[in-house]
Amino acid sequence: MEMELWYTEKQTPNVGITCKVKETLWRCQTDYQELAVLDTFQFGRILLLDGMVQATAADEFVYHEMIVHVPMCTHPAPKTVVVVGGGDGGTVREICKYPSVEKVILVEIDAQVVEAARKFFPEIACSLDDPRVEICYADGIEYIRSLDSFCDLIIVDSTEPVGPAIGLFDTPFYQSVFKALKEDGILVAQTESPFFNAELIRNVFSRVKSVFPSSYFYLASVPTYPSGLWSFTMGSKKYDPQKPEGTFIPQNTRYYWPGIHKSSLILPRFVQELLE
Ligand code: AG3
Repeated sequence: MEMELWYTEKQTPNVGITCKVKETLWRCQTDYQELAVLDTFQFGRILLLDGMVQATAADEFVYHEMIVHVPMCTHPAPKTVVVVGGGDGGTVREICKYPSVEKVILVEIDAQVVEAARKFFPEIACSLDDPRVEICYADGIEYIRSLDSFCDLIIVDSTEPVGPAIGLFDTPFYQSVFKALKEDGILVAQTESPFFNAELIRNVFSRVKSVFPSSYFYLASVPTYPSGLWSFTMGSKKYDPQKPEGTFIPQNTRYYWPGIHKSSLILPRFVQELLE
């Protein structure tokens, strides 16, 4: 009998997601985290950081389209965008679909994530060489602190709030994001699962709310992330995602479209209660 290899991410101390593995393609310890790339039967290639699924070939489009197009289409014509984290390039790929975009700065702390993405996920990393994109290997917290009225949109495409990412979920960071944004700028951050990370969501939402004049929250279904229901928190100085002002609507998407934009902001009761 052929030996079977299975990988489990323990999403909580009591729940895991388990995938049957074809092959381990890459595994190394970087300066910041353990990085692995597995080829799985169900989801194709998956990128793991410290054992946590960051992206899979099968469902990365949901997360990357939703973290990008909801804020991008809210703004009338975003020109300058900063991505914190996001070394796989999926977020950058979606941003590059907009003709209004002149400059994208990817601030990734770990160069080896970008290297692994280029090598094993060319379909995710494909826009990292777009002439508008600049990759900056730096700590996102320090980088954002150095900016003043600089950009239209800041997207926090981070890992879980562990290690160097902890500060990305805290008030001082949101204050420097506010300062780094233009007077009509928008912040979007990935904020985990309302089923498994209620406390974190409550905290982050109230922190963003305390810094920005308006805050919003939306959801998308990502099967390989904990609980399958993922959330995004938006802080906005001027524009309201419920009345998107974007003139360009990307057509080559698989999850996002204007109907999903609207519906993603309509929340189940238990999530509404979480944010109150
Ligand atoms: N960033 C969010 C991944 C969090 C997943 N958590 C987990 N598997 N426990 C993804 C980065 C993709 N660009």
